[in-house]
Amino acid sequence: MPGDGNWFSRLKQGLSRTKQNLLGPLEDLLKRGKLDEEFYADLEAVLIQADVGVSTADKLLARLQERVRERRLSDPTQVKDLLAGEILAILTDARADLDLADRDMVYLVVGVNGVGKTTTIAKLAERIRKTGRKVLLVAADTFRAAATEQLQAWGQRLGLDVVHHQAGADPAAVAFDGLAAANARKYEVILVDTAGRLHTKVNLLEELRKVRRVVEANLNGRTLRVLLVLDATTGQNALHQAQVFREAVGAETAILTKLDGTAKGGIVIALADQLRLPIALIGVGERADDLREFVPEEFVQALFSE
Ligand SMILES: Nc1nc2c(ncn2[C@@H]2O[C@H](COP(=O)(O)OP(=O)(O)OP(=O)(O)O)[C@@H](O)[C@H]2O)c(=O)[nH]1
Ligand SMILES: [Mg+2]
Repeated sequence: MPGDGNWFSRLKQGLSRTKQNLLGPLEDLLKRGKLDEEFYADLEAVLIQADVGVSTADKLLARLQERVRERRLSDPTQVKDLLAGEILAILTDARADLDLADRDMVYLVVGVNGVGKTTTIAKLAERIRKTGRKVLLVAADTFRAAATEQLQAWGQRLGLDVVHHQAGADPAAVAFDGLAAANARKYEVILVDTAGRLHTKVNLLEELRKVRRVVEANLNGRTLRVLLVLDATTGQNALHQAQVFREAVGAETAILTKLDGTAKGGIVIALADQLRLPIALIGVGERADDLREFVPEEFVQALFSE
């Protein structure tokens, strides 16, 4: 459950590199003792260094300076809480409502190569099954040679059925069979894996659009949700990916993986602010329970606490 002590310490641990990169330099700045122009310029550099992005960093600074003026603050140590508060305000607006216990759902999982789609599906499937839902996996990544086997192996490990075809088959046909199986056998949640593709390859995006069309045409009353998996270690590039996938296949909910592998976790703030792309889940490690609901309060607390 989000909020439990064990998860909080894993979250903190997962964010440790970002903390070092953001909080370390911030503390040094605060020790200088003066809220002058140089302070704000250096603070901007610290934020950009953590991949908060220039426009979001500027927005944060403007709000911060406004608060400092309003409250007539002169002590830099008070700035830390103000900054945490402003970051929280941005993140709170970007929290996605994803209830894993929802019935009659089809999750189409998309994203570029290697971001963590297939392992995220496995983690999600396990969590969804624990809510009591009957889950079906659909191996619509027919592009990478071992992709189907990878999902089948997960299916076996988790005791879940997997609809699949041969490598090289039409992914839309696999999706069609997946939906048909779900309609015939009363699966409650369907997770569709797709091939990683460069967001710059138009034909691959077109193929993904076709998968979406086929899924949509066979929903049979279910709700489709396109989940975009983004790798936090790709930094600002994640913003571009999000734009492309949103436009191409209507991805409207993000899952951000590998926050444990980056010192640039500020990308969460950039995504939230610049794209208004709701973030449903974050991943801070390879274990199943390292993927959790994104809870802004928790995230900010983990980032700013000692
Ligand atoms: N450290 C860390 N590793 C992760 C996380 N999420 C996924 N991974 C790892 O990322 C690697 C790639 O994961 P996959 O699930 O195969 O990625 P994919 O997007 O399906 O890749 P393609 O199918 O090739 O496009 C695996 O080794 C995962 O264990 C995370 O939150 N933290
Ligand atoms: Mg995969």
